[in-house]
Amino acid sequence: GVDHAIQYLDALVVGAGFGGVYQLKKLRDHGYSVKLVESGSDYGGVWYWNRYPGARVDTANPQYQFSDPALWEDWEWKQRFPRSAEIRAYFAHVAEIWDLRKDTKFDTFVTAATWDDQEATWTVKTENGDTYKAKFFLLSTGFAAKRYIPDWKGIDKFKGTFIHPSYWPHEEPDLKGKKVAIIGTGSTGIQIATELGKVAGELYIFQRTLNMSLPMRQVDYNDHDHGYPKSGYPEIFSQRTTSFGGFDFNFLPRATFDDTREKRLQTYEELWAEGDFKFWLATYHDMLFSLSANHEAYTFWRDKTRAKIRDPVIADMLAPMDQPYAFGTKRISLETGYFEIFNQENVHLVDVNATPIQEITELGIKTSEKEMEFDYIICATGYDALTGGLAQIDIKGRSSPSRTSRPESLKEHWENGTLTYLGLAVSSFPNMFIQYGPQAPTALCNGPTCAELQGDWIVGLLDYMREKGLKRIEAKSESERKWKEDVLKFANATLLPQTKSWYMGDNVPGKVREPLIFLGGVPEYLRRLGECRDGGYEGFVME
Ligand code: NA7
Repeated sequence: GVDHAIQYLDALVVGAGFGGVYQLKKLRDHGYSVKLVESGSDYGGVWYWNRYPGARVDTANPQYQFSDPALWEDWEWKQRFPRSAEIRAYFAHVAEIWDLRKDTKFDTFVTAATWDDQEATWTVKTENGDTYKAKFFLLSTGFAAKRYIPDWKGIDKFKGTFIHPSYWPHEEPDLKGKKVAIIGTGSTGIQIATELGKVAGELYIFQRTLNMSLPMRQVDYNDHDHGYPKSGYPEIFSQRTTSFGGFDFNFLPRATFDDTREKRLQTYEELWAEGDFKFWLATYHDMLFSLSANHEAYTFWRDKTRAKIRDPVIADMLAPMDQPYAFGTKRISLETGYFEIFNQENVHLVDVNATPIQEITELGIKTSEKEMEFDYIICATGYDALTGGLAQIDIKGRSSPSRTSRPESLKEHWENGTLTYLGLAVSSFPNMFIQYGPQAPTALCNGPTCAELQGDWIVGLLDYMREKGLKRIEAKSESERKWKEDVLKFANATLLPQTKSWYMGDNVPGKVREPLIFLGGVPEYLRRLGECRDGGYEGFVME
């Protein structure tokens, strides 16, 4: 066999999306020995995996990139909302300018990590037999590292092609004239549907919950116009820290009913016309907090959306007169003609609440009503979001007082609900930090933004430990309990807990229902991080 020598490092970073790439660059600049390992074969994280037709980001540029001028000075985006392939090209640019490849190992899935309290190091093992020993174990696995596919009977019997969109074949399948099913109408499902509506012979979309998607105003840039002058970039990036969602915009300083009806409709029209997230996160500040305010936003969305759909029965399924759930409490998607595809003869909508999927058969999908034949089943059912990608690694921390006989695994630690301190650290898992994980502003705040905000804080902490000659840091379990209370408090002030969503852990059967993201907003989150740091990393034990 191949001899896999143990590699000794200051830090091992897992995951080559925005978070991991930033950590590698920053830690190396600060003089640490660091390696980045990634299960995919190149950079990009979710953008490495998601290559399905229509895959693109919902954050408008120039926000969706790193703030380092060395990167943006000679990079020109081709679209306001870049497609997956363009984001991968951007990652290749980043890797070149930041010289990342020499310290990155691809095709390397981390299976296990064990903390050694004597040595104060992590021993990390990978599927291909590598072993690393690192003082710090940094998880940048993102919120969508573990796919979720419902355990329908018969998936293995299907004679056609069954695809989770994040495993889209690199060689584009020819779907022209084919009978295609898409299960799921999250961001992924509606992006694919919009593209496949143009080519598939028959397209059946299986909807469990309708998507309150907003229109995307895509812009193709040309050689002269890149949408925004680069001289304004630093200002855009600086606004990340003062915006609720880490963008260059914020909620309005007014509540919904502070305005007259006329003024309100005009405001909604203006936000709508922006064609980005503004109707969600730059609207009246009470929209996500008050049912009556939320209902106003829904009504506007509903009327705009119904106007696009010819068949009133389909309109009732996609944008019903009675509000089905609070607007914006599931992840808002941006669409480019999704609702209009239902006006085509070849596109059909199946309500899986009325006729649930019972099993997958040799021929296709069997619902409670009938068996339907398909060439392709696209299973856009999402991810075991936020916690799944972390808990699937067999991470063993130190023995906690309640489990003296053996070290506790992260999965066990989270058995009855997620516990972190600041969404970054976990008690009884010393020298381990999580980026873009649960109980942080993850997914509210986008990848590059969170990568920098959390990444800078983590690197600052490592620098502090080096200066003080400290070897070990661990979050107190009391800090975790308090953080959980805060996460709950902020979530309960919003309408989000009233809706079933992956923000609340609802999408995976058996998962604990709890708010999985920090909903206090980015400025409040940064205030907490700053307070902790300025108090000499309060809430941690350091040795
Ligand atoms: P999402 O947003 O989790 O969407 C998954 C979709 O699949 C959603 O419409 C689900 O309905 C549906 N689903 C899940 N399980 C089933 C079953 N058993 N039967 C029928 N339908 C089902 O994942 P995406 O990949 O679209 O997006 C993930 C994130 O990536 C996105 O939010 C952005 O941040 C980018 P439900 O709504 O749960 O009723």
